[in-house]
Amino acid sequence: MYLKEIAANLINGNAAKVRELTQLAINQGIAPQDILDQGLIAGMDIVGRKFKANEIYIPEVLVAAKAMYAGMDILKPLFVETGVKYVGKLVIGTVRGDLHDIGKNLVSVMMEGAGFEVIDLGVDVSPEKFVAAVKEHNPKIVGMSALLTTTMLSMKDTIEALEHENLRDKVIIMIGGAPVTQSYADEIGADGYADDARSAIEKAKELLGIE
Ligand code: B1M
Repeated sequence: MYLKEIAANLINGNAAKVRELTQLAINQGIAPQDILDQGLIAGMDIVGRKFKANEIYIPEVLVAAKAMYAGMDILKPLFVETGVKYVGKLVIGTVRGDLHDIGKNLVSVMMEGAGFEVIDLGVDVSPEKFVAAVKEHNPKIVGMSALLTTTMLSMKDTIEALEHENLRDKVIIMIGGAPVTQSYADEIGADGYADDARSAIEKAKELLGIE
């Protein structure tokens, strides 16, 4: 019941109510993963469908995004607490020209919870910025997120920039985001693709050869 209410209030952009209901759901012993999947993400899915159908517009999507963050703020410490610290370092960002950060932030939080040290470069991250971050932080994994069919092309540019600097073979490259597919990952030479935050953890561990 809480989960449906969380989704409904997220769709209406009621951040205070989403925060309150998320806390109530936790107090009732509902698993954080279920609150995320069946409450927050389920709500955001409907927002996406309404946005596509022109039933709602950018301002409504933005308030829904704020409500999503209100819930995620409550859940984040619970995901992070369960983790074993530092199985590897991840540099992550939303690619150039792209401002969508909800999915990228979810992947960051869950990866942190799974024991990764996460360096989040934010949104609209150019290939040059990814290169600079790899030089500075020496991560095991570089993660790129894209939500637009136009910006996912920048993933290829980033891989080429890393190749140009002889850094490509020093990192594992993982990509994801709604328009991204395994076949696109294969096409541009990324090492891994995941379609949600949980599979991103599994894929990262698999690529690093850890359980
Ligand atoms: Co935008 N938007 N948006 N938007 N927006 C989409 C992506 C769109 C599909 C909506 C639609 O038409 N149905 C459409 C893209 C069409 C296309 O290219 N095919 C679209 C558009 C067109 C636009 C604008 C161009 C609209 C305009 O201005 N006319 C504009 C572009 C701005 C820009 O980036 N330059 C725009 C703007 C916005 C807002 C700012 C209003 C807002 C973003 C707010 C924010 O992020 N802070 C927004 C939102 C919220 C959406 C939708 C509704 C929801 C995205 C989201 O947060 N989903 C989206 C519709 C949709 O996706 N159904 C839409 C929830 C999130 C949990 O899922 O991000 O997929 P997702 O992340 C998942 C997985 O993909 C995966 O794990 C995550 C967690 O499970 N994943 C990874 C993500 N990254 C990963 C990385 C990995 C592994 C897995 O490894 C590293």
